[in-house]
Amino acid sequence: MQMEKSADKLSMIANEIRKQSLIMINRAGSGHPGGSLSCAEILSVLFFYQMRYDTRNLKWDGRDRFVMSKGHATPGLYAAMAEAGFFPREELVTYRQLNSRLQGHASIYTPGVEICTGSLGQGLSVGNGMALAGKLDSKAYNVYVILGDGELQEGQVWEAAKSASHYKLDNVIAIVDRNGLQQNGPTEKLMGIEPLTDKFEAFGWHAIEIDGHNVRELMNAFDLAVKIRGKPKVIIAKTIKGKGVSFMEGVSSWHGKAPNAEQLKLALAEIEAD
Ligand SMILES: Cc1ncc(C[n+]2csc(CCOP(=O)(O)OP(=O)(O)O)c2C)c(N)n1
Ligand SMILES: [Mg+2]
Repeated sequence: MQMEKSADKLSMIANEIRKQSLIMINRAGSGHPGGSLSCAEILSVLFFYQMRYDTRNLKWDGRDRFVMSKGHATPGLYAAMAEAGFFPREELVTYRQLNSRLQGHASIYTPGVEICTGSLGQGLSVGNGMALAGKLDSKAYNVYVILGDGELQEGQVWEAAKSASHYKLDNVIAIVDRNGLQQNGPTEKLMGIEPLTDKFEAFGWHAIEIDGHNVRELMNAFDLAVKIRGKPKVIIAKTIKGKGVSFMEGVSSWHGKAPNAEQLKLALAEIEAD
């Protein structure tokens, strides 16, 4: 829909996503702060600069498709979608409650969410299917898939990477939230995934490496990615897990943990001061 284009505005929205994510997780008493904060700029640029959609017509067949393959980072996703008008902001308070449309992992109960995710490793395969369908139906939409770097440990991701290039799915744009951490520590310590750019290139992809907190770099990367034809594209966005909150940044234990009232207050003050 490309509602917001200024880089400053996109950065402000990213911080709003951070604040709302932490408020949601604190209220629910559980959730995933680290991986929501690391992808705040990615979500902001996708929902407010890059993707085409119509919140009054969610099933518009020309809409870009979005898959949150790292399906645990829903606080960030819901904050972005509420800001974009997919559902009322007031609904964010229901996060992780029984019968809420905003479950802990992304699900199709949420207006605008295309596919249930949470079991890591599956989103790119689904995105490939959407992209193939788009080709068969001669539709011009793109498919955007956010992957976690720990998620890349799943072999299925690499099967999907292989098939995306085999079928020349140049309407697939994957974004790796390369925050360096998976559930229990650094990716490179637990099971190294580098050299990541070389790996994607060897699988037939065009890879673009950027600073995932720099909205201008993200905007340029998406502008470039949509122009490259004939192969799938991946943006490897280098990020910091827990970005924006000093005591969460790069700290593995903030993967799945709720801030208490005092921690929330400190965190919100830091984000506001940014
Ligand atoms: C198939 C599967 N195995 C294990 C999990 C449990 N799990 C949830 S998040 C996570 C770590 C994911 O790390 P990463 O993809 O790097 O996410 P981020 O750092 O962005 O939070 C794991 C292992 C899962 N959701 N799915
Ligand atoms: Mg990670």
